Amino acid sequence: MRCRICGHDGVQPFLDLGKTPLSDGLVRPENLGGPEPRYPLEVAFCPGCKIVHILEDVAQEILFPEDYPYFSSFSEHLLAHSRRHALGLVEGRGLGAGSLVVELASNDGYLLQNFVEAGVPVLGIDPAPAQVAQANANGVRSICEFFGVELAERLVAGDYGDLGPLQADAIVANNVCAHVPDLNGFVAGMKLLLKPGGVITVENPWVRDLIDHCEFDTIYHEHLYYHSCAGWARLAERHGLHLNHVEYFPDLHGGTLRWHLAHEPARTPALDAALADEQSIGLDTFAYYEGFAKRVEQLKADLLGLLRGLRAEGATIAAYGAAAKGSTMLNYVGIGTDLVDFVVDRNPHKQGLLMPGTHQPILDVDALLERRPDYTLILAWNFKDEIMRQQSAYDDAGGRFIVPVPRPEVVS
Ligand code: DWN
Repeated sequence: MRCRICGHDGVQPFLDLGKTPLSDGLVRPENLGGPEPRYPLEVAFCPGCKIVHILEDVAQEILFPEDYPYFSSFSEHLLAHSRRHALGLVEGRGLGAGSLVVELASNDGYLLQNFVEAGVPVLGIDPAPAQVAQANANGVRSICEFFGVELAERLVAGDYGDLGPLQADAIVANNVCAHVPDLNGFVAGMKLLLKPGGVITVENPWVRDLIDHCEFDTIYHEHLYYHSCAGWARLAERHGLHLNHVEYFPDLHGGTLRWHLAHEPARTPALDAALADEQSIGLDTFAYYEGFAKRVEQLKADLLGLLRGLRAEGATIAAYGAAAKGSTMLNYVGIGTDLVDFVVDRNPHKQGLLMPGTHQPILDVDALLERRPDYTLILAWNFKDEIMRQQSAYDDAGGRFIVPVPRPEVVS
């Protein structure tokens, strides 16, 4: 068990979620009963580079197939966060018509569209064909590729289609640096692609919040890595970049950090404080992760007990959000159609399909008011405020919500 990043041969496993189906491997009804592979899902801490990662390697082509269902534009909260990020870069970096912003894992253009509106040239890079087609249809120039050092070399050399030689004034990499097996190649590619004086912003959930708030369901095969400031400081240094600044967004994806990297050193007090905080709580030591498995098992028991108790009282239960994290939650806890009848989701690419492994049908969100389940388990708990606001009519009609993390509870 060597570390994928630094090769350390003493990575320390601390949580085993068993064999689970792929979290975005939604099942077509006509394929029900067919092969649905499950893969080991075990998480370890590397004492060398301080990065937490899973031990199983699932091929990128399997994780991100042609019909990959995740589209970023189904959360108003995420869209607003992304707009603030983009406009902050335009103003803070003085970006204009002569600049270039490149987003890695640009999905459907949800973030780059803000730069286009501001008159700043962009290039989106994403391996999911439908999302790239959507982005280009929306006027966000995007190419369908996995990013890495080879692609970066081609882009800088002007050896990619009609793009011509290019380097970026800003590179945005949101929710992608958890997903790339060759993270070293990815970071080396960003360094190559970044213009002198430019900035790279990397956004990922913070592993501290995953542990503190028992967000075990955010662990799935797409997420190879679970990041910290300590990890990024070492990663940047390894590739001749400087980690200069960090911002914290507690209400995004269960707690997200945005790291700022550049060719030039410009370290801020915020980063010094964050690194000191992580060190003071021991986030860069195995001890921080050691007792996590027991807390996850307790949450599983508490949630199963709650759902079984409600069903025993004759209550009906549905779920909201055919999220990747929802698949880990349903499969690890063992929440089948005996407990949760169906799942609703706004994303039409997911409606009509079945949840991985547990096979609840995924319906349009209108089904909540039409079928009036007594309770709705919010699998997309990271957007619980937005979802409960949106579903106020269901709440007014007596429907109640269950939020599974940091501890299972009925809310209204
Ligand atoms: O890293 C990743 C994160 C950022 O997004 C990707 N690997 C895949 C994805 O993970 P996820 O599927 O757990 O992400 P979400 O965005 O938390 O999933 C929310 C789900 O809920 C989506 O399917 C959309 C849906 N939704 C909805 O139906 N109505 C979301 C909102 C906000 C809503 O109002």
